[in-house]
This record gives sequence, structure tokens and C-alpha cells, in this order.
Amino acid sequence: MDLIQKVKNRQRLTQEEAVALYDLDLFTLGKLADDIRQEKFGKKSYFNINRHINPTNVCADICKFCAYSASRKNPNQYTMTHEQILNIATEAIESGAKELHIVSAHNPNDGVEWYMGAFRKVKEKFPDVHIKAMTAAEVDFLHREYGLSYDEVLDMMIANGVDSMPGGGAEIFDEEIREYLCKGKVTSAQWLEIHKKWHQRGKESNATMLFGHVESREHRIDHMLRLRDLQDESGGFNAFIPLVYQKDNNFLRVEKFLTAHEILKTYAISRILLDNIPHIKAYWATSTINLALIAQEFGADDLDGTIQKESIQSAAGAKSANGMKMDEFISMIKNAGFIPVQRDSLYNELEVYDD
Ligand code: V47
Repeated sequence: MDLIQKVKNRQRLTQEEAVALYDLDLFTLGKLADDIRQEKFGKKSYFNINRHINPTNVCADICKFCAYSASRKNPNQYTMTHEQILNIATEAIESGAKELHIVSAHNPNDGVEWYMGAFRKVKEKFPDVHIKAMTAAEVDFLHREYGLSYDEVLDMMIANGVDSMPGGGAEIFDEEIREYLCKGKVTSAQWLEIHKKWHQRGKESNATMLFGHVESREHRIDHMLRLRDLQDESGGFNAFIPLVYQKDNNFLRVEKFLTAHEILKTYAISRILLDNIPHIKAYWATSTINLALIAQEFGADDLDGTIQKESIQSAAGAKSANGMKMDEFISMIKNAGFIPVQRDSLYNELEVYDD
């Protein structure tokens, strides 16, 4: 059957058919993705008021794409104390943040309590704030470093106040590319296993994909299909987040730089393929805000949030260090023809700005 008809019939595509979607022209692909998006959410576009906190850049692992961790390219090491983390959380919550997105490097110096105590202290002081924390890569690091099982780490996270898990550390699942990018870090199978265990606890998480470096279109499709398979089983992914690779200050030499055209096609294809993951997030910190706004017409229904401070992507060249003001964010979404909806971390609607 014709590929376009198959998408219109909402039939699932094979790996080969999914790769062939890239050969469609951008606007045909965009229309297919937009129809699905509109069927699910109309013109609504979701965002939240969040604050990213990255408590340390000291890392026991080396990922070639990373400009954030302390290294010879970034000699400015830091590790926050619990008090410093609590101060940032207090300031963020007082200025309106409802979610703290807390992600660290793999810090071998301060023990498990340094990780867990931070969540517990924030939660004790602010029981209503949503803590989205600990990538599967961090969970795996605590397992490797301190001999804890994944179950033990996940249970500790819940006991100390973590509400949901972010999608980081997925990178690209293809084993050969992964070995080249981040040898020694959580494997693809382990990343998926950790999220499955988290979902089995009745908890929700996100999934990312880092693209635009040395991977091929086939690798991106393989990545999305592995997520689709797990989601069929465990059902706990809220959002898929394609992260556009930023090329500055790291150890990965990339000759080609992705075009906006290829980025938009990837958003659209993710909307078409991931029929079981509700939200496609155009994370503006990596796509740029302008492209994220256009991505709303290519399948994306979520723009992440105001962020307030961003350290990982901005270290590699993104213009996201200082986040975005809420009023500005809302008016940009409106001007692009969409209805901004402030959501909580689990996509319950808090306020619809439809005036
Ligand atoms: O896993 C590192 C990526 C991720 C670079 O779950 C880079 O809601 C681009 O996962 N260029 C962490 N990306 C960020 C992340 C995230 C962000 C926003 C929302 C959510 C969510 C999760 O940042 C890492 C890695 O893939 N990253 N270096 C770089 N040079």
C-alpha cells in the first residue's frame, strides 16, 4: 500500500517504510504529522514553568558530545552543596516554578546521599513542587559506582521525593554509534530496562534522542521504534524529545550540520511513528525558539518550559542559558497561531491562554 495512505489509515510502519518517510517532501510530511497532532490536541501547545538545576559538572564518564562536564575543554569544576541546591530551588519556586528538573553529571566524589539528600531536602521544604530528576544514565552510574541494583536506586528516588524521570541519557540507541559517542555509559538495553522498571512502579518519564551528529536516518528510526516497542509494554512515557545536537566546545568532530529542513522532518516523523507516546516536545533550547514555534506545525505540541537557567546545551553553543520570560513565551506561541496551555509536569492543564 502507498506509504501516505498507510499513515492516513493510522497503520504502523516498518523500519524501512519509516526511513522512506524522509523522502517525502517537507510539506507533505508536515501535513501528515499536523493532522495527527490536531486530532489529539487541536491548536493547543503545552508548556510549563520550570527550572533546570544541574548540581555538578564533575563526571566519571566521558561522552564525546558533552560540553557541560568538567574536562580539559571546560576546566571550571563545580559541585553544589545541599544548601546551594535548596537556595536555588527556593528562589525558583518563589518566582513561580512548579517543576524542578534536576540532572547532574556522574559525580564519583560525594556518595549516594549527596544525590538523594538534595531531593529529600527540597521536597521537605516544598512538598508541592514536582521533582523531575535522575536520568537513566545517573541511575546506572549509582548502580555501577555503589553496587546498588536498579530497583534499589529507583526505590530510593521515590522514597526521597522524585516524582518523574527526565528523558536524558538516551542519546542514540544503535550500539555501534553509542559505543563511539559514550562508551562505558548506560547501554541502550539498560536505559530501556530502567525506564521499564520506573513505569512498573506506576511512575512516568520522558524519552530523548540526540540527533544531528554522526548518526544516520536509519539510526533515528531504530531509536524511535525501540521506544515505541517499550511503550507498548510499559506505557509510562509522556513525551518524546528530539534534542538537536549542539557542536561547540566538545570532543566530537561533526562535519555536517543539520538543516532546519531535516530537523522538522524528524519532528514530523516522530509524531507519525510514536502513536503511543502522547507528546512530542520541541525543546527550544536545542532547536532555537523560532524553529520550535514552526515545529508546532510539524507535529510538536509541547515546547518544554521557561527553564530559567540552562547549562548543558548552552555549554555547547545553544542560546538558552537564561531561559525565557513567561509572557514572552505565551505571546510567541499565540503569534504563531497556537493556544498556549500551561501544564503541570504530568500534562494536566493548569491554564489555557485563549483570549
Ligand atoms: O542526555 C548533551 C543532551 C541531555 C549535548 O525529560 C546535548 O523533559 C545537544 O535530557 N547538544 C540532557 N544536546 C537534557 C535532557 C532533557 C532536556 C529537556 C527536557 C527533558 C525532559 C530532558 O542533553 C543529555 C544529552 O543527550 N546533550 N550534550 C549537545 N552538545
